[in-house]
Amino acid sequence: MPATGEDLGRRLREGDLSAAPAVLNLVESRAPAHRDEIDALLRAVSPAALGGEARAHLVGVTGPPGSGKSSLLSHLVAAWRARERSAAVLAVDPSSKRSGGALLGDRARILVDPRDEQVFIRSMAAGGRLGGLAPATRAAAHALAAAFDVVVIETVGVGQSETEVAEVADTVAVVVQPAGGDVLQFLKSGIMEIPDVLVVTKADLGPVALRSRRDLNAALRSLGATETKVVAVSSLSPPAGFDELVAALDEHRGRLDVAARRLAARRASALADFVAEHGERGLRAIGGRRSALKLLGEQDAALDVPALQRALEARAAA
Ligand SMILES: Nc1nc2c(ncn2[C@@H]2O[C@H](COP(=O)(O)OP(=O)(O)OP(=O)(O)O)[C@@H](O)[C@H]2O)c(=O)[nH]1
Ligand SMILES: [Mg+2]
Repeated sequence: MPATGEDLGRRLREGDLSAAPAVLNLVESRAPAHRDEIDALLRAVSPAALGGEARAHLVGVTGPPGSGKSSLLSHLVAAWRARERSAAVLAVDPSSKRSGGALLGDRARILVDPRDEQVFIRSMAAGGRLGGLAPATRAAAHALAAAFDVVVIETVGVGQSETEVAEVADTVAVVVQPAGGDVLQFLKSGIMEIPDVLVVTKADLGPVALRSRRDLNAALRSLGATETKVVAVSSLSPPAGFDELVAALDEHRGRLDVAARRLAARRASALADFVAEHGERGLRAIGGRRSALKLLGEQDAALDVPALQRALEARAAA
């Protein structure tokens, strides 16, 4: 007898990290019968059930293919563990559109101590387009945030594709490799939203990495983005820059209005889940994105994502 959503939600509320694999199996299930269980899970970890926002720091790590995201996460997770924080990483696999099909190891080349029960890493199928998030990934992030200290969503993308992860995460870190000109150009031209933290990887390459960091800092200054920190890291042995990276992420979280950000995230998730299920046509039937967001904005702040989605469906049926 598989665990019910309510049961899994209770375990997460109690801080039972060993519930994570079953939570992922449930949210990735496409069996119609599981839909209610997923709703029950999300209800059981909603702010109303938790008595406040989920404890985790939700971090989005995004950047071009091969920029060093997974290598960096191996060390970042270790740095969090050294601070006694538990961590879950959801690595979104852009090559797989199958739900529940992304195998560990596809993209999760993140090296951690396999005996450490406070670390959970899973590769998940993408939402269809580059940088897209599947409803299962959003649900997993919302649920795991009730139990883990840090929940990371790793996505591949550059340009506008960070938007979806920005809708879920508290803090978005964009990862750039030295001389990664695209990110600099996207930033300067406004195609890319200004990230909360910028990470230049492969600092061991020396001058080219330093120059990238300088160029990014100059671009941020010219955009008036004085709060975004640029951190350089190296994932080669010995790793370098990870204390600074942890500090930069913490600092962003520290100046964040978490409740406001999470409320916006739940509303964005509900809209995205609605569109995933009912398509753009469904969205037109409720008067388009603006009126959907307006309706969501009128809902109670403590509502969970499925309840918000049902409010949209009720409008569609009206
Ligand atoms: N010199 C150097 N190479 C690195 C560093 N970090 C990663 N690499 C190399 O860069 C390549 C890509 O690293 P990954 O960590 O897999 O990059 P990724 O961004 O996760 O890649 P995708 O998941 O495929 O988008 C690998 O060959 C790594 O060995 C670093 O700090 N220094
Ligand atoms: Mg990777």
